[in-house]
Amino acid sequence: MAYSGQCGDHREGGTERPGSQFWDLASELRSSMEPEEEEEEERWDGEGPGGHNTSVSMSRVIVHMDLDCFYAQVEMIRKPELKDKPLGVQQKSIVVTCNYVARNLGVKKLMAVKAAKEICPHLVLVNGEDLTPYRETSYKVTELLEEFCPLVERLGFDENFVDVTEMVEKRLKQQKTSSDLVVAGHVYNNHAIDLHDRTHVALVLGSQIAEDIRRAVATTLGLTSCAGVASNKLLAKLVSGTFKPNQQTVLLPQSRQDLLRALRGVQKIPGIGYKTAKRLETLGIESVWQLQTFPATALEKELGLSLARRIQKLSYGDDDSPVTPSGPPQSFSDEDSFKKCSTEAEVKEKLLELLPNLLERVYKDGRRPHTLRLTIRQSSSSERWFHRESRQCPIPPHLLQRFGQGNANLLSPLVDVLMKLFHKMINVEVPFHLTLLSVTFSNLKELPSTKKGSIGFYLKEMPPKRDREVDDGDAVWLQSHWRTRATKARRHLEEKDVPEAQVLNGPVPFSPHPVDHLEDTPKAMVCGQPEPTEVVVFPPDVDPQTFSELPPDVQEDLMAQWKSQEAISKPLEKPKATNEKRSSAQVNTLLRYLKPR
Ligand code: TTP
Ligand code: MG
Repeated sequence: MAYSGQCGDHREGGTERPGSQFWDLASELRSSMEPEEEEEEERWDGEGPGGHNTSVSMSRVIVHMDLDCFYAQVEMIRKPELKDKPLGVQQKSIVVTCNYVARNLGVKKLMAVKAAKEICPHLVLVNGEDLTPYRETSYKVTELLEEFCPLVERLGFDENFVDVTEMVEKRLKQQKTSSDLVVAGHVYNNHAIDLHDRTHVALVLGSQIAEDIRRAVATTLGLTSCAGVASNKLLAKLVSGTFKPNQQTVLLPQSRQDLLRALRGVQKIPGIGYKTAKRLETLGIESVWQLQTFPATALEKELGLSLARRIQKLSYGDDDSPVTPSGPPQSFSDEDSFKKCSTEAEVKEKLLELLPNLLERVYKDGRRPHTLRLTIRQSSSSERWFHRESRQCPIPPHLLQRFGQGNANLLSPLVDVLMKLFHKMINVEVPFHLTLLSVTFSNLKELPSTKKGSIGFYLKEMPPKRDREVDDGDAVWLQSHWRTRATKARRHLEEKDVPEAQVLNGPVPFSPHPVDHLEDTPKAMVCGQPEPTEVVVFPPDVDPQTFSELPPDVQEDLMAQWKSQEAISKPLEKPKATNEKRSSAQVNTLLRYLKPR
């Protein structure tokens, strides 16, 4: 149900300041909110924990976006013939999600396959255990949102927060008349919009931005979504699912309490998890209203000062946490759950299944992980889903060297390290029963050759951030992409590496190996030399096209160094001492920018 009528009514009623009512809204926005903040604080001082500072949350406009039936949408894009059929995505024996055709027939998220099939015998099931397509689509969505606004924070695979405050302020400044100020989508509780209230105006503009963003995601990526618009992340998230699918809702401050108190249980508040909810239950607190009105001192005594204050603030919808741009992933992990795994051999087998895909992701990312973590879940009748245990360790230096050079030599030694972690948690002398194994690579650091500012960064052959699949349309973009990199590389050399480059002379004849399928880039590329017939093996990650555009003397220097390295580049299995010696020999050569040490 759209709400534009309401807004129009108020626009007519706002004739006390005709025409001029928006020109100064941006500057007034903050000051106009102060009386409301005081009122809120007073009320909370009386009813809940005191001393909330709502000034940050009240002055922001946050959009929370949640993709509709995410995995199912990805599957429908991959196989359009499934679009109008009831579709479920299956992992093990669970339908983790289903499209809205299936939902209208009674299938629900997280239903057992058996139950879903009973309700909907025509349900089409696709296997969703390989997360790669969902992950890739997920990052495409975030990247698209970042084109709108730099303040985008990912939450899981299919949710993003966008802080659109600045965009709203800009629109406020541009707003000359109120004629196009119409809320996009729904207003929670159908609450009337007051165009004299700057907070309302800001949220209405936020709703328009949310609509623009959702439309862009739909037209560019073919994905529909829901959005919530509110003054902080917590409220935006809570309100975004009010109307589903493919709709959006804005929350006005006056409806905040209604939204919170309509939640079914404290655990519906993001930030209050299963364990905290259980502890609250022992205090007789189940509803949000009960949490809001529970005496603060008693709660602090039971839960500790920090947790008590935090959750009571949340129960009032008070959340000052900023939208923190997610940036590249902090870790890479993959897990598998199963009914039973109870021998060492089975554990090894599961790890060998998990690692290749995971290593591939790390390899594509280009950074080198320094920490490895193993998480297990043991079967426990009382805490079936929640008893997880982890151990982690630094990745041994001799294995670190192998990251970025293909994964074949890593699999088996990594399994050995993981088994050591496993033995720290499980005594294999007595029976054990695992239901989950998870492996995480974290503490990711740039390879020396990929650090921004190093020549290696500019030469490194990376698929474009935008899209890793190269098609004809991308070819032109790619060419200019590499040209830019080459120019930067050249500039870098001119600025930083001149002393080394100057000692060389004579151009090296060169015919570049064509860059066609970046995804299939061989680990070592071969570059044919017309005269004399000599083959130079490029180190991995070096782009021949870019190389060809470097000054001849620099080419010669690099080739000389690579040639001298060829003899020692193959035996990756050489004793550690040899490798260490090689590393130190590289210091102060230009090559250090191109190869991981
Ligand atoms: P959700 O956003 O919870 O669900 P959804 O996007 O499928 O549906 P909705 O329209 O209600 O937003 O989760 C996003 C994806 O995460 C979902 O498509 C499948 C996956 N998922 C799991 O793998 N396990 C789970 O327990 C849940 C809830 C989701
Ligand atoms: Mg979703």
